[in-house]
Amino acid sequence: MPPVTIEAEPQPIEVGLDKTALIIIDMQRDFLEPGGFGETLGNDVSRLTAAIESCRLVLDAARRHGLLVVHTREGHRPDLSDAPPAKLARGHPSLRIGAKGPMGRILVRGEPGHDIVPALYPAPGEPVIDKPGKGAFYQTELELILRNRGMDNLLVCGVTTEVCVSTTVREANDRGYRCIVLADCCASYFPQFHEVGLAMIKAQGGIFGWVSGSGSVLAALGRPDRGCSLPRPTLRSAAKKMGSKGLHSLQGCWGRRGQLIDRISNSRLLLLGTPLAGPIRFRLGWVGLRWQR
Ligand code: TIU
Repeated sequence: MPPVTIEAEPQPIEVGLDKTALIIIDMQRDFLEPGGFGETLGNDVSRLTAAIESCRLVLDAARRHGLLVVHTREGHRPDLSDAPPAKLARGHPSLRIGAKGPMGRILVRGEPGHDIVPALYPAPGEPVIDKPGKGAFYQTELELILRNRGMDNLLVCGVTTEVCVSTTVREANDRGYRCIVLADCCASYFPQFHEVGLAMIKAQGGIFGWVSGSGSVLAALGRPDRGCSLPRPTLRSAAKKMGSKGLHSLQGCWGRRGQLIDRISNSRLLLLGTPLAGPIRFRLGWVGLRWQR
């Protein structure tokens, strides 16, 4: 598989896709939904939801291209024996790790709030790393899994930018991995920390790694049926088989000019990575559709 070049700062980076994993950090209900750990710390959790959609696009593309996808979850054993007392003591006493909240016990493994948000739910076979700390390498099997699969590069998404994402990137960088942090796939409760967290990563010639975005990764990946093990149906073949899912079955297909169909909305096909300026009308057999950038 030929390497691809991803637009990034401080400079573009060339990666082999067979040596590149997508790692999605802690996109858990406890951080993203009301009533979880993030909110108990006094944060506005709605600031994190914008990252879900960008993560979903990159996750879909990574799956289509056969990349290793790793998910992480921060949380503790039900008896809290793996949680340092200093960590347990943070926050209001009724709202601390292990306390009962609307999504179950806060940041405890197996509880509803500890699980990953439905839009990014791990597929069968995708490793899920349960981590007791902020960094995904600390006291986990992550390094073993990445080494066994021959990974050199990590596309990093998740929350929060300056806490678990940054800690993991620093751990990975010291272990020799090249980290490409996708800015719009990460988020913080504090927008200024998000910006500064990313600035720290790419400063000094990329002291901890590279900063890029979902659009650059999707553009670099291109059509998964070119030199990739997982061919996707073309729009024409999918339209012929369009069943009860209707237009939505066209999601993720490719048009003849290399347009990736991202979403369907009001009979409009929303495209990614297209060279076309939209909207233009397009006729596909008996289905009259409108392309839109
Ligand atoms: N509080 C905060 O910003 N983050 C965390 O506690 N964990 C993660 O970042 N996952």
